[in-house]
Amino acid sequence: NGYEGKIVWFTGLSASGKSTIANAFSRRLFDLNRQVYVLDGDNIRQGLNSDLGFGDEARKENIRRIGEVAKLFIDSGQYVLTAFISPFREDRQTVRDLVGEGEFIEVYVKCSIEACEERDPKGLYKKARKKEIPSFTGISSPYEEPLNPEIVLNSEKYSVEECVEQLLKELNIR
Ligand code: GGZ
Repeated sequence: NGYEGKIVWFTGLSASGKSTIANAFSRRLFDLNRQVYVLDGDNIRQGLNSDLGFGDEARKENIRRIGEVAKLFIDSGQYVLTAFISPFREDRQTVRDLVGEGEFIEVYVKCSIEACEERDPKGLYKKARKKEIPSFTGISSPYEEPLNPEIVLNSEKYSVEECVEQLLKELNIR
């Protein structure tokens, strides 16, 4: 089905599970014969956005460019899954306005800062606490929780597979 282009926009703290869930979800969509692509730090921050850091303005520009790229995928009839912290409400709203209300599905990957810090898979929270990383989201830079996300995934309570099942169900994908 080439007419199902939608953006599934994952937002949440570092180590909340955004990329892991997005990648597992993309495998399921692929198996269901959907065209799907995942945008995350690995393919965007290392390439197109390698000139951007983590100050407020850089994050804003990061999200703006990702929104524009995502829109191209939607135009081509694909699902595009994006996994970025995207800490500012205003910037997420800008992407929603850009791609259109019906095509933008905001998914809040909800996980407490305590649990994220406990996981700390890359040791970044530890470094942020020691002030070796400045303006780290949740520690020394804000995260604005979505007020009206289409979907909330509680990644502290549910497994990756359970979160994927919830997405398929809530998005009516079969
Ligand atoms: C937050 C940072 C920072 C700072 C490096 N603050 O858990 P990760 O490592 O793999 O994912 C985080 C990623 C965040 O990039 P995003 O493009 O998603 O951020 S934003 O939407 O706010 O632009 C983290 C790593 O980069 N990282 N420094 N200071 N995360």
